[in-house]
Amino acid sequence: MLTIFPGWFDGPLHTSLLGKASADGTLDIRVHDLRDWTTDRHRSVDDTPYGGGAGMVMRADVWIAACEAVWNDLPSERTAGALEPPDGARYVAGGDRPRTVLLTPRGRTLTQPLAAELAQEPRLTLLCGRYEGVDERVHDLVATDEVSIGDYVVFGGEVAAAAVIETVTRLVPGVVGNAASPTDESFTSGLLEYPQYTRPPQVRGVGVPEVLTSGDHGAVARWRAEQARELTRRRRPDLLPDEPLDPTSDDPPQRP
Ligand code: 6GU
Repeated sequence: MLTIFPGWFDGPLHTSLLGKASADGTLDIRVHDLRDWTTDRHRSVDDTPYGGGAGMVMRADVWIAACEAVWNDLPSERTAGALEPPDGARYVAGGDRPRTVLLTPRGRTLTQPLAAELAQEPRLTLLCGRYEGVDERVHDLVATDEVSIGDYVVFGGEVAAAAVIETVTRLVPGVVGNAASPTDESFTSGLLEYPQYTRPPQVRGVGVPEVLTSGDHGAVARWRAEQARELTRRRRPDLLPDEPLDPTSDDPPQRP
């Protein structure tokens, strides 16, 4: 991963299941500071846009030098400011390179199927964009994929990279303790999760559906399936591709 805010990831990568996966070697995440590949006194990663206009644009030369070093496991001391690929580089910008995801609002929206596809890769390089944009040559020569986390804008790619890391990591075998739990959940089954309850039996006067304490496992399974279906139908009908649209309804079709 490459970012201008490496400290941003200190907490998330060392917490909970991500922290455990890193500690036991299931996961090997390396956070690199993009500024390590700058050469000027101010360690600039951005400049004013050609053609004018507001805001700054992240420089392609810095991104390229950084990515070639990271792809080839070379240190920044040897590669900072290099205008040509490092000697003997196996991976080069514009040529053969490992799967490299640029986080950008204009990317393909992160979904469970995309995460499953990325989880098949032996290695991913995540690039956190910032400011108003990134020089188009980074899109062309460096990124193999562009990913967004939804139709809204956050300051930078860091929060999006964290979302990609969590979504992909929990699909890596051995990361989620209970092997049954990920398949059970929302978006893998294609439905939203059914309601869950635990002790105590009464909370501020609100009890627990009787079926869950009945001991009838078949009835519990049927209730959960029905709840998941109903919740999905009401809140996310777009997730039910096979259900015919209601021809008697005056409402506009819900499917996007
Ligand atoms: Cl990847 N970056 C930014 N800045 N905003 C976003 C995003 C990415 N995905 C959704 N919104």
